[in-house]
Amino acid sequence: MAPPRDLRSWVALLEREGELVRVDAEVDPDLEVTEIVDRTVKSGGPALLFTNPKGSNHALLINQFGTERRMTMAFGEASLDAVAGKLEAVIEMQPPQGLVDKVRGLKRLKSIADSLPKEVRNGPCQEIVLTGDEVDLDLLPIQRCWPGDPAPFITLPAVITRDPRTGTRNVGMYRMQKIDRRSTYMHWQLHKDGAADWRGMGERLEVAVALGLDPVTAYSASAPLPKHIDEFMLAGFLRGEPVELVRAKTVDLQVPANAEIVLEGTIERGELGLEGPFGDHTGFYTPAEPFPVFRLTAMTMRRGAIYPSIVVGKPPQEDAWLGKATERIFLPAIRMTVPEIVDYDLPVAGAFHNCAIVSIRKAFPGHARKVMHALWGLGMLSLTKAVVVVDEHVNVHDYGEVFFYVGANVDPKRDVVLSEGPLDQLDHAPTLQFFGGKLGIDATAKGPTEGARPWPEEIVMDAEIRQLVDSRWSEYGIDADAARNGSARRPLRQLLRR
Ligand SMILES: Cc1cc2nc3c(=O)[nH]c(=O)nc-3n(C[C@H](O)[C@H](O)[C@H](O)COP(=O)(O)O)c2cc1C
Ligand SMILES: [Mn+2]
Repeated sequence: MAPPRDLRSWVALLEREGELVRVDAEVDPDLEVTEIVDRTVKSGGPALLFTNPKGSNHALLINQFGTERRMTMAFGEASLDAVAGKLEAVIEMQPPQGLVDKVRGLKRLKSIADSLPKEVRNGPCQEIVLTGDEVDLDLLPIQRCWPGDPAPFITLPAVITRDPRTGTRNVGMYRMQKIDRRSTYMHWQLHKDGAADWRGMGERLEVAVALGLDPVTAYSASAPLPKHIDEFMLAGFLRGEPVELVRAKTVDLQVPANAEIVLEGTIERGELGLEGPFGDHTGFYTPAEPFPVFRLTAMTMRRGAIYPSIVVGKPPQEDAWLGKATERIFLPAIRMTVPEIVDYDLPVAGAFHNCAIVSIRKAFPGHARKVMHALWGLGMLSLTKAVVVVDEHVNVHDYGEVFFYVGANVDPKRDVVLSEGPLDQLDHAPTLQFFGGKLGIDATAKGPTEGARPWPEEIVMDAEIRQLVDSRWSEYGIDADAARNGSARRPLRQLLRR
């Protein structure tokens, strides 16, 4: 199935699949929505369309990404690994051999050519155009998410800028605290591409913000692509169809034609204000810090525009599956530079930057350390605080199994690496903001070349005996659940484990 073309066909799909509930009761975007969504997300519940948010004529969509099923539906694939497979096929392309290979190669090349965004003359996102004094953020059901938040925050935007030096586009998801009817802060964290465009600006930086996109394009705004790669291109590739763009009304930028709502405006050099505090995805309030002020020059909409939102907070929250999508989709790209990596897992409870578990095909002494340092030098993974390395046969998604090897295979004196480097802006633990300690744990099997005694053999039952017991299981008269190997451990697994 092809991914949905816009937010409305996505909502219709979710509804057909029993994945969306309309809430017609009047509900307050001030805190009440959060409490409802928090409970719904944590119980694996449906997407919610609040049709009657207090104080607004626009419906509010939330929890569209809150389960693995919806996340895969968004991509029109059976699994997130299948989405990654599409990218891997392109990344790993070899010179074609025979004719069949050549045809397949051409198809892949075409999928790249078709990814480029395409300008169209007009789009539904400009059915209604408000400029100057008509611009009014009060029209939207913007949520105040947590009791300590000083104001409502736009939480699911695709923020579009152009690098003032190179002209390349960047699209990113950065929360926007409402200041008044016509201005917000822009939460561009230090390490992000959006912040780099801002640092490179002249007197004025033009910005456009798209709200209410098809789910793949919305996801792409959160994807950690290298600076010079346009997130709309990734979206086009994953959709199998280019993102259609129209010219914005008051700034020299292009915006997705299918957006429900577009905010246009500018940032003046040096104009900063205290943004936050904000109940963040770390599970804590991040304190107020200076961020640039975004002044709106226009607000354009589809008729009956739906406003999209998301709540972050103590994990797991809806953003867990946006993160898992990135974890899966970026594995082929990571393997391009570090091919010995078999798999990795960023535990949801680790808020993504706190911990990475990685399995490797170990080939030489110190190999685990090589991989730790590679991750600490790789894109946004460089902010990872702790890296755990295991051997290739270990299932990195089974935290019980990982813990077993961390316990069994590690001599803390020999196998723990303490290093330092850049850390996430939101991490409150390090003494200094942005910079601090890194922990590496080498839980692979060691050999004498790494200073270990001869390594003992792991216990495994003979295959013949396992087969014998499989075939005779019914004779024993024991609970059927124990028959399926390993699944007896299932109940211990947490909601978000795979
Ligand atoms: C729901 C959600 C909210 C986010 N909020 C912010 C934010 O406020 N500031 C920020 O710098 N990154 C935020 N991020 C992470 C960025 O979207 C992500 O790092 C993305 O890769 C940034 O794009 P860029 O690399 O082009 O700058 C958020 C991600 C999600 C999923
Ligand atoms: Mn980017």
